[in-house]
Amino acid sequence: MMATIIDLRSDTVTKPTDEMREAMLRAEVGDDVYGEDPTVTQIQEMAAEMLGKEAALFVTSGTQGNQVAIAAQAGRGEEIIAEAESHIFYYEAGAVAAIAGAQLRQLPGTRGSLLPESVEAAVRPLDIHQPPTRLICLENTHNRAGGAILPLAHLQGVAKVAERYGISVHMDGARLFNAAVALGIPIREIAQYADTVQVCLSKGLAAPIGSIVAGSTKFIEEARVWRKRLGGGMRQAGVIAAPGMIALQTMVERLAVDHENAKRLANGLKNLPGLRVDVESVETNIVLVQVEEHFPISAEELIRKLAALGVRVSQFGAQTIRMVTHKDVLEEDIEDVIERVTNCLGAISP
Ligand code: TLP
Repeated sequence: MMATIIDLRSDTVTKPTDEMREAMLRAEVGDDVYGEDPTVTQIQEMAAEMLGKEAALFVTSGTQGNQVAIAAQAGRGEEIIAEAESHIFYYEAGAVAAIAGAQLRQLPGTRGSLLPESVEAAVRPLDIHQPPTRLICLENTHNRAGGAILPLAHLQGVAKVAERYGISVHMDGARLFNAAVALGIPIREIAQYADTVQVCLSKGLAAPIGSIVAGSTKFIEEARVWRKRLGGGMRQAGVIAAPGMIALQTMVERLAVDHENAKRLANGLKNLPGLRVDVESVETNIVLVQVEEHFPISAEELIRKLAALGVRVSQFGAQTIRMVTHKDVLEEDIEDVIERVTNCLGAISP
């Protein structure tokens, strides 16, 4: 019998709950380009309140959310400071160059976090030769740093630097709810350190689609124009905002289960021959697994072998595998994954 497939490639693979599907069916709708969709209006108000911002905008994806926020705050020939491994730099298909036309200045972080002093050192002086620094982008939790939570002290320090130089801070909070749940604090306590924030509804929160961008009323007006330019002005969008609302109301606290499962997974893999896992660094729902240099097969081949055993994971570098826990992976699935990986390695190791 074919083993069940356990999909750890990303938390984006989560399926909507029955309650979400029901909400889609019943959603009250209107034309949101006219600002007349009551469900969209409701999710925007709810999200703004949760994030402690004046206003919010419902957008199609995390990428669209980041890009409208960036384009609303930085333009052609201007500079944006971003962590070197950030999603905005790595995985958004060059959108900052293509859309805003700004240039990205990459700063190496510590577990994805930028130190206030390195941000300050990168702010450009007033000089005709240099691009003006307009925006600082932070990513929380940090994807390529393995779901690392940015320390609040760093966020506070960067916010102070930004204020001193009159620069905005944008937070790519695709997984900001994971950070809030792991820290045990309301999300607004983290979001307070950014002028603008993007949170995804379709990752661990399991909505089928959508992100929220939040900030000042003035910023949201500008972001709405950019969303329209990018083809994101949606009509009866209440049908997709409704499951997003269920996500915000019912799916946040359960992220703690994903975090426990990630720890369980890391602990189960850490002593296997050929793999290295730093259990301490697993703070949320992402586990990075290093395949040792001397291992007889490459990470890519190992991923293929695991897929044949029904364990789907993603490649995150030449020797790195990423595994992401989420609501559609249960505790017993984690035990199952550990067993399948153990068997797989047993068949390979000399
Ligand atoms: N990340 C995806 C892939 O694009 C890598 C994933 O599987 O993790 N910011 C961060 C930090 C993200 O991790 C992602 C998605 C996004 C933005 C973009 O969100 P979407 O996919 O909704 O455009």
